This record gives sequence, C-alpha cells and structure tokens, in this order.
Amino acid sequence: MAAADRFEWPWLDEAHRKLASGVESWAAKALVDGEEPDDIDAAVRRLVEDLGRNGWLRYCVPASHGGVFPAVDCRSLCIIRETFAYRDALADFAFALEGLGSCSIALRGSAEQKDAYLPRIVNGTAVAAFALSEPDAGSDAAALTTTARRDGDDYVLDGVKTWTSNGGAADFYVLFARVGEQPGSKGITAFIIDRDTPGLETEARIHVMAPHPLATMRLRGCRIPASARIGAEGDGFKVAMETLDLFRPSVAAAALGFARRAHDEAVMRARSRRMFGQTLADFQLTQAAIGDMAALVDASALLVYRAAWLRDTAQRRVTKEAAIAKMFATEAAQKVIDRAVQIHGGLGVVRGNVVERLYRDIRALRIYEGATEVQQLIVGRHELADDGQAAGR
Ligand code: COS
Repeated sequence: MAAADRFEWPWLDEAHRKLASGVESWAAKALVDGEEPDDIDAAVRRLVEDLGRNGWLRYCVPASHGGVFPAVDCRSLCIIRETFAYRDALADFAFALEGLGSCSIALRGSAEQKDAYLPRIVNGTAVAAFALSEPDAGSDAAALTTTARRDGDDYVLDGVKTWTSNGGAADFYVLFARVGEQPGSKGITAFIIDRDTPGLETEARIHVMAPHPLATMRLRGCRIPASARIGAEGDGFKVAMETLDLFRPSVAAAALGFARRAHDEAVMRARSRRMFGQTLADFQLTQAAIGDMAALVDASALLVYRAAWLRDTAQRRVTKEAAIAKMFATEAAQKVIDRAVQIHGGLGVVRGNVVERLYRDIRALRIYEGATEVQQLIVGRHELADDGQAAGR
C-alpha cells in the first residue's frame, strides 16, 4: 500500500503533508525494531527526551507555549501516532502520554499552570500522566470516589487511582477527584499533582502483555495548593471528556499504524513464502485475506482522519465521530493483525516476530480510553437522542 497516498486526502493540508514526510524519515532512522527494554521507565524517559530534542512534542502543546499550531492539532497527533505505532509501540506510548497528560492543562489550565508545565512537555524534561480510572470507576468514569477536601488555601486528596499509564514514572499527574457533595459527573474536579507530593505513593506496578509503565497509585492526605486545581470546582468531568475527544482519534490512529504494519508484513510474507510449488500470494485464499485487510486499513484511515479533521475545524463537539473512529479502528486492527499472524503460520506466534508483537500491542487499545463497549454506548446514545443538538451532534 502506498503509504503516502492517504496524506493527499483533502482533509489534510500542506503542513500535515510536510509533517508526515518529516516524521516518517525521522522514525525510519530512529525507531528500530529491537529487544524489549529491561527498565521500561528508563526507556520511556529516554524516548520522551529524544522526542523533545527532535521537536515532536511541540505537537502536544499550543503555539503560545512552544507548540506548532495555535491550538493542539488533532490531525498532527494522529499522523505522528500512526507513524510511531507502525515502528515502535513504546515510542507511540511515550508521545501519546505526553499529550494526554498535559492536554487538560493546555485546554483549561491557568496561565501559571501552562507556564509551569507545558514548556517541560515541549522539551521532553517532564513525563506526564492522566489519572482518571479507579478500581470501581473505569468505563463509568463519573463514579470515581477519590476525594479532594478544601482546607484553607489547600486541597487534601485521598483515594486510589489505577490503570494509570506512567504511574510511578511520571513527574506530574493530571488527576480527577470529587469535591463537595455533588453526585456523579457534577462533583468532579481536575488537579495537577507533582510526583514528590507527600502521601502520593505507587501502590503496585501492573505488568501487561505489551509492557509500558502502569500502576495503581494511592493518595493519603496529599496536600496540594488550590492553585493546582484545573478550571473551576465541578468542571473536572468535562475537562476529562474534552481531553478524550481530542485523544480518542489518536488512539484510533495508533491502531491504524499497527494494522498498516501488519498488512505490510503479511504482504511481504505472502510474496516470499513458497508452498505447494507456488507462493502464498498465488493462493486465492491469501488474496482474499489481504483484500479484507486492505479494506479495513483504508476504512480505519478514513474514519481516523475524518474525526481528527472535524475536531480541528468544526465548531462543535466531535464525541460521536471520535468514538466511531476509536471503536472501528481498534477492532479492525485486531482483525488485521490476527490475519497477519495466520499468514505467518508458526512464525507468527514466535516471541519477537513483528506480527507477534503487534498481536500483543493492539489488545489494550480496545480497552483503554473508553472500551469498545463505551464507544458503542456513546454512538448509540447520539443516534437515539431526540435532539441531535442536545447530544452534541
Ligand atoms: N465534552 C464536554 N462535555 C461532555 C462530554 C464531552 N465529550 N461528554 C459528556 N460531557 C458532559 C455532558 O454534557 C454532561 O454535562 P451536563 O451535566 O452539564 O449536562 C456531563 O458531562 C455528563 O455527561 P453524561 O451524562 O453523558 O455522562 P455519563 O456519566 O453518562 O458518562 C460515558 C458517559 C460512559 C461516555 C463516560 O463515562 C466515558 O467516556 N467513560 C469512559 C471513560 C474512559 O474513557 N476511561 C478511560 C480513562 S483514560 S485510560
């Protein structure tokens, strides 16, 4: 598949095409397939520093604080994530978390918060994290129970956060907690918590099939200044959802990068593998499989860049389109990768083979930042709402 073709699509402009070719040439040299690192935290920090040095993290912040575009540009996030994911899931992770962990500050932070945190994202000197999920509040984010009690000029936080990417490795966390008595989504407020805040502890590291820093964090009487609150009390759920509207298309873009790589690996394998006196590519069954894979990759790309383009240009919420892109592209990538493993035969399940790695890399994307079922719920609700306007259509 001609990788450059899709960047000719009308919803990308010249700046995106330039970015796509620049990031591709950098990634082709800098991100090489290798062994999984022993020290994953150190590997992520090295990647973040490298991404900062090479200017890629400028796409995670607005121009006012060293970024490239006036506001964070979803299409750029998607192009970079697709490109990194094609070559190295950990590089994609390192990039994505710098964006996800700082985006709430970029969108809703005070001038002081932006000045204090965003330049460190741009130059790759701070590792960021986004702490929303809790043991009993994953898909149902509004059910979170971590509390923030106002005490004079401070807030005191208590509770448990889990599935926190970069948990234990981050320099700061954007973290969501409940202030006051308001129930559900209305009682949630966003805060910034620095890593050395007394009472903030890594309770347990979580080891997953595609390794990256992940932990359960405990907050015991964590005292932080009121100036660490992002936006007003009670705005937290909206801050979290706006952040996810920007990042869900980029999760879909990462899935697209994995799928595209699996497709390309399968094509190479089919062309070179000989059996029964011909190549695997000569079998119609293989041709049908590759045909299906190409269609899934293409459809994913259309949905990813449609959602990202709308996010950048439409003056409205794009929750539905972001959900459709994430749901479709992650599920499609799983199918494409599974097919690629099948085409590789036994080699496809050998530890370290590219498609075996992709098979592990893709799985979590169907779960994090809103599982497929949550995306179905979001889309279904929008479709069923009496008034599309009320549902943000
Ligand atoms: N942007 C801005 N505001 C939003 C929003 C968005 N994308 N989505 C919802 N809101 C607002 C709503 O407008 C509503 O505001 P009002 O109370 O003022 O009307 C409020 O937030 C509550 O919305 P809603 O009733 O739809 O919330 P629910 O509790 O029903 O939650 C889902 C809906 C399931 C969609 C939400 O909990 C979700 O996305 N869950 C997945 C969480 C997730 O991705 N976790 C992973 C964390 S990152 S690893």
